[in-house]
Amino acid sequence: MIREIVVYPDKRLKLISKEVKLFNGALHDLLDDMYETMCAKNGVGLAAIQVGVEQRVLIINVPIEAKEGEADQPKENTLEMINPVIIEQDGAEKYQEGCLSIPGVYEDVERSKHVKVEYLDRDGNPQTIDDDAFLAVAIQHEIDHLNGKVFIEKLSYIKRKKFEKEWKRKLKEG
Ligand code: Y12
Ligand code: CO
Repeated sequence: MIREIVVYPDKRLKLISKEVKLFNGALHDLLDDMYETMCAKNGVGLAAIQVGVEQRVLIINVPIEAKEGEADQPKENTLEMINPVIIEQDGAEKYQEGCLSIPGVYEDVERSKHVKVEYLDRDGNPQTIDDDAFLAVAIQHEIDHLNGKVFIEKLSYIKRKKFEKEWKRKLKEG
């Protein structure tokens, strides 16, 4: 089922999401709905709070590098992360980010280049992932959502003011 996306400045985007304790059918339904919603909206990542669910759950579409000469290869894999925790991070890099809760806005954001993250999969099994490219950016963006933060909060004061003014105008125009 496609769920409605929570749009900035909805107060729910400021909530600190709660740790998942039950790895049951309801969690699997949420993950499946989040996947359907993300694909329907052409997103690459989604946190549960963006569909109004206050739980530490996120998904990311990870592009797969094509193997030469092999037909019918999948183009992406979906990473599901429950209760993710960044246990190592270093370096810095800028990347142009967008967010399904702030559609049409893209800004350069500086984040750690490399992250190592511990999380649980949909069955509650512990997993670890290490990345220093696209996935590192996406994970940090989505974990920020779990902590009530959106990417425009990382902009400079002047850029943030400009964004707020334009966003208000955009919402008014509908
Ligand atoms: C790198 C940077 C940011 C992320 C977080 C995940 N971000 C997204 O998935 C953003 C998707 C997005 C899609 C949009 O399209 C529609 O809403 C149909 C969009 O709006 C427009 O283009 C008008 C904005 C953002 C992961 C990795
Ligand atoms: Co986002």
